[in-house]
Amino acid sequence: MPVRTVYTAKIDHIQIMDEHGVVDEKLAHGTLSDQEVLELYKYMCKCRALDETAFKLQRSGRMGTYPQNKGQEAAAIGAGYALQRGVDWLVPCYRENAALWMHGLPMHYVLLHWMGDERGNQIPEGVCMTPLCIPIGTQMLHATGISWAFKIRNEPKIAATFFGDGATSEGDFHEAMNFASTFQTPTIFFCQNNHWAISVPRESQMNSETVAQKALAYGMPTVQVDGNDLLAVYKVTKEAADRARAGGGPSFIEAVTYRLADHTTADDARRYRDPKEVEAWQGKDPVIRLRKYLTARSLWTDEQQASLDEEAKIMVTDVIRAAEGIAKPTTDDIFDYTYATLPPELEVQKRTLRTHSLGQYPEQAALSSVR
Ligand SMILES: Cc1ncc(C[n+]2csc(CCOP(=O)(O)OP(=O)(O)O)c2C)c(N)n1
Ligand SMILES: [Mg+2]
Repeated sequence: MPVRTVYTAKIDHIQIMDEHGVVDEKLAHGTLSDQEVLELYKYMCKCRALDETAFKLQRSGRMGTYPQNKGQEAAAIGAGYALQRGVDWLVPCYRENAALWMHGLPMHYVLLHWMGDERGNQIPEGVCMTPLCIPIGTQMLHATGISWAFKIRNEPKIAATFFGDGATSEGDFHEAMNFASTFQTPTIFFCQNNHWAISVPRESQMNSETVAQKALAYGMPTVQVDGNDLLAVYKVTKEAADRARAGGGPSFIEAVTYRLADHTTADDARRYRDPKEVEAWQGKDPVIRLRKYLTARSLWTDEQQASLDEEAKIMVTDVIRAAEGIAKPTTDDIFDYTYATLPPELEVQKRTLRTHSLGQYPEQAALSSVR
């Protein structure tokens, strides 16, 4: 019997705006208007301003660990803008701040989260997203579940989940992808391939040439996009969103980008990254690229930039004030949200603010009489 080829595949890479801000007009047609690009550029600049200040807050002891988004703003905002605010759900990890703010999360919530204040995770009513997710990969399953519910209820909504290249090495990723494609759920799997999972380079944790091709195994439409190109990211995400909303099932997007900062404030990437690599990617910075584009089209001036920088400074000050100015939580908070009815021993702890593990701490024996 002759050998038959039963499967062949290719992965497309989409770029519309190159690193000099020069656009392929044909591909750009019908993506974003000048006005929209301007608005999104402002979001990106403000996001970076807050990012840089958050780093300083950690350094001065005013915040716990913080993962900078620097370099990945176009990926987050381009994808976020292709989704419907208040309708579609975002299921993030922790490097998509710009998209979260665009979809209505008050900016200081992200700071609260990293300050260790649980109230940063209490997503306000009407804001359609799950809290930041630190366990790598678990949120992708949540996105599949959420979008499955949309499908069962016949609601024209999408769940888009964000994750890194490293997350695609997790079992959860494969389970989420398999379920989504088998049940044709309206899910967008948006991978920010920033080339590193903390200190592990992409090549050391997977043997596939692209991340995008992993989706082929699940029969899912998949594409690789220049993740630092706002127009291209918007275009591919909008296509995936339209397809999902029309009942066409899930899609995978690999946004090729780069983490310009350390993994988090607990990291020092100089210990494992070649400075030449970082320098090369600084030349592809999505914010600088977009500014070049806007300037070349006479849509942006140095004066406008100066006034935006000023506006961003004020915004950042307000956001920090909101995060730091929040009233301290009461000690009751520790007890109030886990159980519908507090078990008696926790009831005692709540009243006395002591553990009553009698015998373990003999000095607390007196508490036995509290009941
Ligand atoms: C289940 C799990 N394992 C390990 C970690 C520790 N950890 C935190 S971030 C990270 C790397 C994630 O890399 P990637 O998915 O590429 O995202 P990036 O940080 O690059 O945006 C790891 C292993 C974790 N948070 N959760
Ligand atoms: Mg990564």
